[in-house]
Amino acid sequence: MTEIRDTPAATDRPRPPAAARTAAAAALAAAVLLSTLVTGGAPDPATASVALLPLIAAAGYLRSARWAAVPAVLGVLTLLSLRATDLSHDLVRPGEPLPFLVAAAAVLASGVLLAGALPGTAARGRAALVGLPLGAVLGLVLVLALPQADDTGGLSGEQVAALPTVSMVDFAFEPGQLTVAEGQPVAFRFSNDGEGAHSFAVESLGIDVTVPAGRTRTVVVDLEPGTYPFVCSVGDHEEKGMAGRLTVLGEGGGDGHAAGTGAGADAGTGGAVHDH
Ligand SMILES: [Cu+2]
Repeated sequence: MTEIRDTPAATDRPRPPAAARTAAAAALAAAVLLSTLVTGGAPDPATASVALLPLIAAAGYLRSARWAAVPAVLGVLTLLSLRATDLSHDLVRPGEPLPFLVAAAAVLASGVLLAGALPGTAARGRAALVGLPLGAVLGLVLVLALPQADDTGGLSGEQVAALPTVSMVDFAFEPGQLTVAEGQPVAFRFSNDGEGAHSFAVESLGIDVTVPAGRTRTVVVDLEPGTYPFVCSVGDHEEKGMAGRLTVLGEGGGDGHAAGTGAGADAGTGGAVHDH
């Protein structure tokens, strides 16, 4: 802990040490840079620029500069606006230790930086004391506001591990034609191998599962036999061709209509589109 004091001429009262805020700003910059290496395999310029603000804040706090709170808060806001879903995804998966720890460090550091920007908290040197619980609350809010946990629909861990994987790339599903045999769970693992977030959306059924870049999510749905078009609902990805078709085979191997079950083969919510 280094205490840096101003010369008496610069200010009337001694400023508290900014060690906690310096450490938090440095930790946030490191977490942002590390998170791309963990999930994307390589740093990209967009993420590097997000790390720039907390880096500037760390340098400022190290020198006890008053302006350091500005890049610190901007850094937190930028992180939250760009990577909130990623953080939520990683926070609900403690079983993947490295992404989890990076996300936990990012939210805790964000809490310390936000608390440290409050004049009263900073003046009493309470940035860490107030900031760490604030960061924990921030993480909880992210997890509740942007649910990213997998609903495995009662499948066992073994079954989930054996699910077919669909790769999401910029801008396609690979494969785009999915077929589920009779008696099998309608379940897939979506692996986002693209640069940005993608989603698996069946609009007629209200299904829309976002998968952040570099992450994997399991989707288990209860569907009647039929054919269901699906798209990526992110931005203009659908127009760019990010769409596919899911076929759930019914008795006799048909898709419902082919099996001659008529209206009974429609999806529960009546939104399925059938091929003829
Ligand atoms: Cu997409």
